[in-house]
Amino acid sequence: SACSSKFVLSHVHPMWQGTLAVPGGDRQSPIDIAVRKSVFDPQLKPLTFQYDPRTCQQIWNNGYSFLVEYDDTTDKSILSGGPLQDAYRLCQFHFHWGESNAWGSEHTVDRRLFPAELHLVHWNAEKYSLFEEAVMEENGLAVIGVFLKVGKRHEGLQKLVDALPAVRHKDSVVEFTRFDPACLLPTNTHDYWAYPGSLTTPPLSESVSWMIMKQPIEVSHDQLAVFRSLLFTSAEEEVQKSMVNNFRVQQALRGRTVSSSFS
Ligand code: SG4
Ligand code: ZN
Repeated sequence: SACSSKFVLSHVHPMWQGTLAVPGGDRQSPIDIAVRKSVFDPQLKPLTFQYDPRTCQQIWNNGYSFLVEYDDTTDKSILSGGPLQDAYRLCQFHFHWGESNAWGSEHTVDRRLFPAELHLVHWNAEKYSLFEEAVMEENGLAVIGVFLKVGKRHEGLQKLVDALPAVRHKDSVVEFTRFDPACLLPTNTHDYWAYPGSLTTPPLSESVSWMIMKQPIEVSHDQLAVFRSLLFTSAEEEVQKSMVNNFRVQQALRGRTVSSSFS
């Protein structure tokens, strides 16, 4: 009944309420990447990132993460190469993080957790005409995952961190322009893992080509602390909730192979 499901899910973020059980798909995300079980694929060519910082538009707190959104009405910021047959347009990037530095990433490497994970979300604009259409289709989306580890302050990220207090509450949006997403990539983008998966939030569509960078980027503890100062809740709500632990639990591999671009 609605009553018992509300009881069971009351500790879960509201976005997940109504998502009854796991959809039972065969290619859900995120997963653990078992390094020695991944298979080197010499066909996996380097990825090509052609990003135009002028397509950057705004930051939005959507009540689950914050999104840096890009104009995807033309082919100006494009990802291609690697396992991809087509060119995919960047529409947004966002992060997942924990309440402490001990966890927060969605993917793991040999069960190692990272404090945060960046997702650059792209859709196939050669096969589909809108993001909303691509989301439901095979080969519709391509997401680049980058692990964040704690170390020295990340200069590129700091411009974004400085803007976050303006989107502290759910549903707040601020203009944010000329941000080059390439500054958040690790120096080595040749080494990555690739596997077929899904979105990690509802609708959990199995339309994502995942590419997870092997090399993490370094950010400072203070920069992550600003992520944790954001709120899941809107300004009107009485009880404010910190935006932390906004990751999905890991999903079964179910016979999939994780490919690696490196041996
Ligand atoms: C985050 O919740 C984003 O805020 C969502 O963006 C995103 O959904 C969702 O994560 C799932 O993306 O790369 N983690 S993920 O699989 O990109 C979509 C929005 O809701 C559809 C716009
Ligand atoms: Zn994500």
